[in-house]
Amino acid sequence: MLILGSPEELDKRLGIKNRLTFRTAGDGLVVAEVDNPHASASICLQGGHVTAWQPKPAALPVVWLSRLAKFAPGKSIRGGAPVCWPWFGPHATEAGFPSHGYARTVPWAVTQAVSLADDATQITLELINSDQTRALWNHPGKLTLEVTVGQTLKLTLTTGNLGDDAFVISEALHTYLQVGDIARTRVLGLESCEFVDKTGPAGGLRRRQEGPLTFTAETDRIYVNTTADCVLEDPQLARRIRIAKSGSRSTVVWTPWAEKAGKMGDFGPDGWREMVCVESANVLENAVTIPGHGSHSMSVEYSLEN
Ligand code: TA6
Repeated sequence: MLILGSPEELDKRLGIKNRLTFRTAGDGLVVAEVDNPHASASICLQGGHVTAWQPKPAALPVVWLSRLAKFAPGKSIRGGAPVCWPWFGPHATEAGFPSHGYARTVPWAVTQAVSLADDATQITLELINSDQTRALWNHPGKLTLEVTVGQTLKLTLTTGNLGDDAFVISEALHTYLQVGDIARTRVLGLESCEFVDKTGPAGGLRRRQEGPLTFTAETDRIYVNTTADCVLEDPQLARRIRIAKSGSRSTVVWTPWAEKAGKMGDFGPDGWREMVCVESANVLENAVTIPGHGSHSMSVEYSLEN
C-alpha cells in the first residue's frame, strides 16, 4: 500500500522514534532522514533517491551529494544514487525523452519502514505510475526500491511485470561515491572486462580493461558481462569502498572531470574531484527481459573498509 502525505503525516504513520523522520527539502520535496546506531542516510521520495549515507565511524559520507544539488519537482538531483529506469542513457528512439529514464524524476511513495533486529533501518519505496509515466513507457510495470541502512548500505531495485507480455528494461543505480581525490583513486575488479568507451567516437569503441582503472581525464565506460564486486581504493581518505552486486551484469564508471563538470553547472567548485560514479547496471547486451507476471531484482551493497 502506498503511504502518501505531508512529512508530518508520514512521521505519524511511518516514523520510528529516534530512527526515522520525514522533512521537506528544497522546493517542496519530501526526504526521509535515517539516523540509527550504524549510520545516517537520506532518501528523497521523488525518484526513490538515496541522497546520503554515512556510517557512524566514517569521517566523511560514502555517498556523495553535490553542494549545488537542486531538490525540485521533476528535476534530477546531482549525486546520491539516482535510479535510472526503465532505460539507461538516451532513449533508443525518442530524442525528447529524459536521459536515464523517468524513474528518478517522478513521485514515489513509501510502502514500509521497519527497524531490523540488528538495528538497521529498512525502507521500501514504490514508483507511482501515472499518465505522465505511461506516456513515456506504456508497459504494466511495478518498480520498488528496498533501502537497508546499517553498517552497510544495501539497495534492491525490483521490477515487476504485471501484464501477460514480456518487456525489456535497462537500468542502473547510478551511485556517486565520495573520494578524497579522483586523481589518486583506483577501481579494482574490472580487470580484463570488455567495456564501451563513451568518450570516444559516437557509439563508443569496445576495448578491454588492463589492470586497475585510474583517472586522468573524463572517463565514461560501460563494462559489460561482469558480475564482479568492485573496490574503490581511496588513499587520500585511507579507505576502500566495496561495491558488491547481484542481478547486475554491467558496471558503469564515470567521472566528468573538470571541463564537463563545469558545463553541467551543478557540481559546484571542484565537486568533480571528490566523486566517482560506480554504477551497478544492466545495459546494452545486458538489458533484461522480464516475462509476463515475472520480476527481476538488482541489488548492490556498499561497505566501507579501512
Ligand atoms: O553514467 C554516466 C552517464 O551516462 C554520463 O554519460 C553522464 O551523462 C552521466 O551519466 C550523468 O547523466 P545525468 O543525466 O545525471 O547528468
